[in-house]
Amino acid sequence: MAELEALEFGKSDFVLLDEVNMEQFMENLKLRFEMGRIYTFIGEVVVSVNPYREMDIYGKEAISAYRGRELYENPPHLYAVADAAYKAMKRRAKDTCIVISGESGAGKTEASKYIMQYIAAITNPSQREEVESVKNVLLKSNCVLEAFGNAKTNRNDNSSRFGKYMDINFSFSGDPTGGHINNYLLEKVRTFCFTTGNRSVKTVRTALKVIGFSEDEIESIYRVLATILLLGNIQFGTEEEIVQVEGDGEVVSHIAELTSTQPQQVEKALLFRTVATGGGDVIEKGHSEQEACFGREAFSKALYERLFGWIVGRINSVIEVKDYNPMLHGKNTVIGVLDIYGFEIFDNNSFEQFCINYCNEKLQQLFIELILRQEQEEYEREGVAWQHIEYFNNQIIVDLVEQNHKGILSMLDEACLSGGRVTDTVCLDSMSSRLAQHPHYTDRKVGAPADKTMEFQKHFRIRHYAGDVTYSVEGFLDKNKDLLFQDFKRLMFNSTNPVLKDMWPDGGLSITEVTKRPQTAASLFKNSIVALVDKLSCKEPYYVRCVKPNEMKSPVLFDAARCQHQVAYLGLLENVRVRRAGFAYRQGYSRFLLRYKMTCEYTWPNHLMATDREAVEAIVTQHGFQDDVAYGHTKLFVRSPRSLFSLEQERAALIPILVLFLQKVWRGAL
Ligand code: AOV
Ligand code: MG
Repeated sequence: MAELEALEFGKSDFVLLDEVNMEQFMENLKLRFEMGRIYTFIGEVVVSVNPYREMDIYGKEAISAYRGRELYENPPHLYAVADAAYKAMKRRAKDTCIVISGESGAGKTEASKYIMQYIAAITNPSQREEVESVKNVLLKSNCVLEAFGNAKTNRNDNSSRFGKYMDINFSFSGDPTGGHINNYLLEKVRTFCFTTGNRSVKTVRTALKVIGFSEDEIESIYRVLATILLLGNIQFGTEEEIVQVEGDGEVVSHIAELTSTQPQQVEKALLFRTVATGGGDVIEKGHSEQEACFGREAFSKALYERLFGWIVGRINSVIEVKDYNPMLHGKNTVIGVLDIYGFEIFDNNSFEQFCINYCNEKLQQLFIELILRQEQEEYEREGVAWQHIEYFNNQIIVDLVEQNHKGILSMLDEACLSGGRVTDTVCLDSMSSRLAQHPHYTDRKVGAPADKTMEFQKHFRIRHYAGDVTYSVEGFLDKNKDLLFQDFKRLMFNSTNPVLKDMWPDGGLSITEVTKRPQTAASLFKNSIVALVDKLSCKEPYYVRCVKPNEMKSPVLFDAARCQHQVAYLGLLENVRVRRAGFAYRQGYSRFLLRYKMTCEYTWPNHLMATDREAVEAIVTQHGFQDDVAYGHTKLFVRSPRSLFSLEQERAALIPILVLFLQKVWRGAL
């Protein structure tokens, strides 16, 4: 039993603290970290502290210890949550999801990989070939996406620059039948870290092959990567007022060769843009040197983004569930795993951090909705005695960012769509005057250094649920517009390489067809996050809350102040309080009876009491855990999982006897 783990390792569930306060919570967290116990429960939630060293707690043996067991039978582990999510999905045909949250470097991506490995290990016991190949692709996709989507930041050497939500589909028998990956906001500014770290090009190549990429496709991927690198070598110069590509045209020819296009067309796309005049004519307009540089940058970022999107799409087409007939195969259920970039505070925070932190606000809101609020509301609805628990509801910050017309995203969009005159600073001015009264928004001038340096004039600050972040507004509008001249799109669309052409379907549009009001990066991101939250909220959630022990990537340092800050903003203390005041298990009276009536002489085979509730009371009393329950209007609430565990054991022991008994009755032997 988890609770019986030796006391010197601390409490394996924060619910067991003598008193729920920050001091005791931190003491326990620190003790466990120092004892190498990196996981601790809060009920079904797993709190994980990044060990920054290899732990001997994963792999085959550990997996078999957790497989099919109840959550509280083993020490806390990611495997326990993965198993709980899997069991709920299989036993109750529920869609479930595992949401992994925490700040950058806290261990989310590693956790998601262990969870995937666990699910892969416990499924398909009969080793059916088609299931094995689905599992293989799901696991290998991680390696590929990391190779293309991760980068070194000052907070994490292997930081995910994109968010990933992966649905794994299961057949009625509980084996993976396929999946789907959604990716969110790939940060395009960094260059990819393709050849760095522990992943060699060879490993990625092998992974691509296993997934099912053809040689031509793999070749095309490398061509795009090489093009991005070469674009960095393109320089512009002006001679007699005409902007030109510098050098002897070798780089341009090389790019044309890599992208299967014509050198003249490449050069033209770099130097000119096609514009529609008011009168409906189409003209070619030469770039200024600055515009040409901007165009080149936007092009290489877009190449990278399209490539990544195309790879994800290609993986999806391989793992997509095909030929699934619910009439034949039963209900198809899903486990979703969300690993998304954590809350970020850098020295210089820009548009990307703003989007990432907004996403984290949304996920915190979902956590509040699902764990804190719903729980409280259910007790109230069921008339079960309940002490209200205060927690910070971050809806106000979510609104500050996303509210239509009044939120920051809307204001950015307004500025982007109002023509070229609005600069970042003008936009900031307008935002600051409109949000002057907002308790979570600080105008850049408040608290400015005495000399009010120009630099400082370009910032605004948001009081996030996780802490204050000062954003530099510079480049916000450009990043939001995400402008790429149509000429580049057309260039790629006209490539004779079908893979490249496939990445640029919108390149076939003529300039007059291109939408007048293109969607901005922020609104696209917002829509995708809203859709993600919708997806998650209809599933039964399981949570992994990751904590980063220090900023030095040290396996021995527990920076108490940093940890406490994370515990506070993750709302872990509130989580413990709700859990302690609450009940681990609940079930409608009739369903409870159906499952356990054979364990009580008054209810088997049928009870004669006035209501199901009374019959349930008889079962509970017979088993002696009447002090561990509360009776709601329609449901029974059980405080500790152990009570239920004893019922489950008895039921399991009785079933074979009942089956034997029924067989005898059937054969007339009794
Ligand atoms: P993140 O996903 O939360 O950050 P990672 O999962 O990439 O963080 O973890 C960062 C590093 O911590 C890894 O590269 C490992 O070196 C180490 N680490 C994390 N978990 C473990 C573990 N269970 N065992 C051993 N080492 C671990 V970001 O992607 O930056 O938000 O955007
Ligand atoms: Mg990550």
